[in-house]
Amino acid sequence: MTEQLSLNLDKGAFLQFKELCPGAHLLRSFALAYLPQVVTGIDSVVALAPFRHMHTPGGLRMSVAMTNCGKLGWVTDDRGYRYQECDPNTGKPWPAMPGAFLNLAVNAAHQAGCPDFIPDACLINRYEPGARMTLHQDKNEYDFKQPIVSVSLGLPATFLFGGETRAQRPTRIALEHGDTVVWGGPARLRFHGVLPIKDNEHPVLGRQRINLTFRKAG
Ligand code: MD3
Ligand code: FE
Repeated sequence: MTEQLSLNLDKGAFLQFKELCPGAHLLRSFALAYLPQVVTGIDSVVALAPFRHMHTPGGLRMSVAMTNCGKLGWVTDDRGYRYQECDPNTGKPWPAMPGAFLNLAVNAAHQAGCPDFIPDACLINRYEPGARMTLHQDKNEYDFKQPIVSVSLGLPATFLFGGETRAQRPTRIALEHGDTVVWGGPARLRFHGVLPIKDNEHPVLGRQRINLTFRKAG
């Protein structure tokens, strides 16, 4: 049986709303209203497609462990970075996107002025203490006019928000449990990364940070 999906568009404007720069909208704590279903959703995806440390095309093991749900999943290996419909570990389609994930992503995008966003991919990143993500751009998606919605859960992170070139010095943004950002418009192709996560214990998720990034990849 596949899950019945129905979207409830949140009524009214979200109050803790901040435009970080043109196209980047921070919705502090926005995801908290979608818990605990989102945490249950992560568990159900991970049961079918466990977290794994992928390798960059250059052969480096990523410190962040990843999995995916939805029609398309992001992968990296010696053949490059790409989206694909099947989990390379099993050859089977990625798990379906849980209904609470879709609700959260669509409603966040709606609040940020992107009413047409329907993600077909959700990359789930797991950071254990010490894990980090070096500065990069997200360029494997088909249409850069579509935003990316990111949701931070668990341990806090220092997010690095760079410019349109790698040389521009990034600004630092503290992201905490529940914080949701919609990256669209001119922010969509800016360099970004995450500093190494500090060791601590989060009351809901324990010693880890989980980040969901919702994309319209295809
Ligand atoms: C700005 N993830 O999965 S989320 C990634 O916290 C990724 O796991 C980080 O970068 C994480 O690709 C950062 C924030 C984010 C995601 C995508 C963006 C910021 C972005 C795309 C364009 C600009
Ligand atoms: Fe990214």
